[in-house]
Amino acid sequence: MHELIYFESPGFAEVSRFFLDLSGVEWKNTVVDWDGYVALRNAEELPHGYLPVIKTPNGTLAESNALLRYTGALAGLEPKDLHVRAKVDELVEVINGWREYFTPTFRIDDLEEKVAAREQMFVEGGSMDKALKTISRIYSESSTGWLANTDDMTIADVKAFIDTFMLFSGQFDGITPDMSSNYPVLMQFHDWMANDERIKAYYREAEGLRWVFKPGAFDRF
Ligand SMILES: N[C@@H](CCC(=O)N[C@@H](CS)C(=O)NCC(=O)O)C(=O)O
Repeated sequence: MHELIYFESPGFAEVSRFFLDLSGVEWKNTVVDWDGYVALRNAEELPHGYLPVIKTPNGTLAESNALLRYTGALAGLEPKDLHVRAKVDELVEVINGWREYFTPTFRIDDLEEKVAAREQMFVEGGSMDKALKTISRIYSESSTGWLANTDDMTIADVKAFIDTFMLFSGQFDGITPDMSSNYPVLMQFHDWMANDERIKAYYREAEGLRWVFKPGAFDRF
């Protein structure tokens, strides 16, 4: 039995939730609130003090990108060829890059200041604009549709899809769904991923913030 523990939001855990579901292993999605997180931390159940974690039959694993690789392998979507796998890992790091710019904005208390800082990142040439254009370029250079030019979906595709479109869900002050229309190639990637049968099945009944992962989600913007 595997148990993924995280907050309700997609955040750092959604890719692993998707892969656990796809893998067919027995797993439990445990959702905690802030008090639940603090209780786990105080009980020293979090190896590095953060969520998400996955409790496995062999012990607890932490760090979202380690969980991504572990659950991606459980789902059979980690390439066997080491060079291809390294290329996928390279893309995972590139895709993860935006967190470096965006995460510090969570610590800005003043709402106006926070919104202004984020808006600056999305103007042409801003750090988030460049990060999103990098993913767009990688997609446009693929001849198979999958970011690492593989024959099937990999963890890089799922991470790029979930992490990127989560940004436009409306949950982050200063970032509105219509801002996605500045990235037409990214929207093509959205169509490609959201219409994949595995993704489509996973999000068919989804509600709330997860509207961004459904086919045609951004058509009205
Ligand atoms: N490097 C960690 C970061 C995870 C992280 O920042 N988790 C947040 C929730 S999204 C957390 O546990 N925050 C608690 C806190 O800041 O005290 C990972 O990738 O898993």
